[in-house]
Amino acid sequence: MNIKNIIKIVLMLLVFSLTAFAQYTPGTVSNGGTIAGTISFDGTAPVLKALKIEKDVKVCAVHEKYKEDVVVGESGGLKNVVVYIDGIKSGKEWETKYTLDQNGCWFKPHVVIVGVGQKLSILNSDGILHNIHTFSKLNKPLNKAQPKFKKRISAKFTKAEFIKLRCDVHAWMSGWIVAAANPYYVTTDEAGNYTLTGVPAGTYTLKFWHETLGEQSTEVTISAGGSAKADAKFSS
Ligand SMILES: [Cu+2]
Repeated sequence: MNIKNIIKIVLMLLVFSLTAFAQYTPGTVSNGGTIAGTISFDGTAPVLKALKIEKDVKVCAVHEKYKEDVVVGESGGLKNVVVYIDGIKSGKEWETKYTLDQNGCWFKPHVVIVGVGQKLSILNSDGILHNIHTFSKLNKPLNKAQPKFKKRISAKFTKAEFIKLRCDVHAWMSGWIVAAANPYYVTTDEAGNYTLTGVPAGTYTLKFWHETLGEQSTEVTISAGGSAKADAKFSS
């Protein structure tokens, strides 16, 4: 065997082991812990910008719509922050269902999480034409019309990525699909609160991602059956 072939085999083995290493293995977690916290907005909450609805008004203009890029609750909590454990290799099972709805010409939720390799159900509850247009770089981009008679389509993502989402029919429709590397991804609610459950004991890198305010990270240690708290603050 010449040196070239040896290098080739070594490289192949390296690529194979890296791929295997990158994948998440779901299973049963006994005595899992809980990580919870509050993400807040530091400073004066920005005024929500009202959106102009000039198309399909009978369906789309039923409720007032405001831009969702920075949503701050009454107590200063920041909504739609994705909190996730980075790099965890094994733990609990994936969720059984991931759903994105187009409802009132709005993506619900604004930030939807779906596990890598899992099925995202995309609903059209409106009875009018929508279109799913993703601006992904790592995954294959989607640009799919969803006519009124197509109540449900589905999509899968092969790589972990934060993906911008739009509807070309309704310019104000904007959201995010988060293809999650593992099941430990959640979004914060109106009060900025989140809870991650079923976490195996260990020390992890916890990340906080917001669509316009950036990303932060912290280290968190969790004991078997224990609970840990991790808060963060974002400012513009
Ligand atoms: Cu639409």
